Amino acid sequence: MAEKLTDPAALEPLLATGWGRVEGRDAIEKTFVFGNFIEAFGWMSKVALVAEKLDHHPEWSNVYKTVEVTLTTHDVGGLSELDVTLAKRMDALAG
Ligand code: H2B
Repeated sequence: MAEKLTDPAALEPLLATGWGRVEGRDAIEKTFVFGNFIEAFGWMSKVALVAEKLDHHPEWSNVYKTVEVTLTTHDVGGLSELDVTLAKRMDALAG
C-alpha cells in the first residue's frame, strides 16, 4: 500500500522538468506536446503498459498531439512515491 509523500523535496526534480502542483488538490500535473497525434498516442500506449505494471494509473486527456496529465494516489487521497515514479517514467518515455 502506498503512503503519502511527507518530504516535499521528493517533488523538486519533477518541478524542474515541467511538472507543477495542482491548485487545491494534492496532485501534480504536466502538459506533454508531441509532434503529431500518432506520437502522442504511441507515448500513451507505452505509459499505459508502465501504469499497468505499477498498478498506478494517470488521470489524462488527449487532444490531437497534446496530452494533459494529472497524477495523484486515490488510495491515500494525495501524492505518494508512486506518482513520483510514474512521472519520471513518463518524462523518460517522452525523451
Ligand atoms: N491509480 C492511482 N492513480 N491511484 C490509486 O490509488 C490507484 C491506481 N489504485 N490504480 C490502484 C489502481 C487500486 O485501485 C488497485 C486495486 O490496486
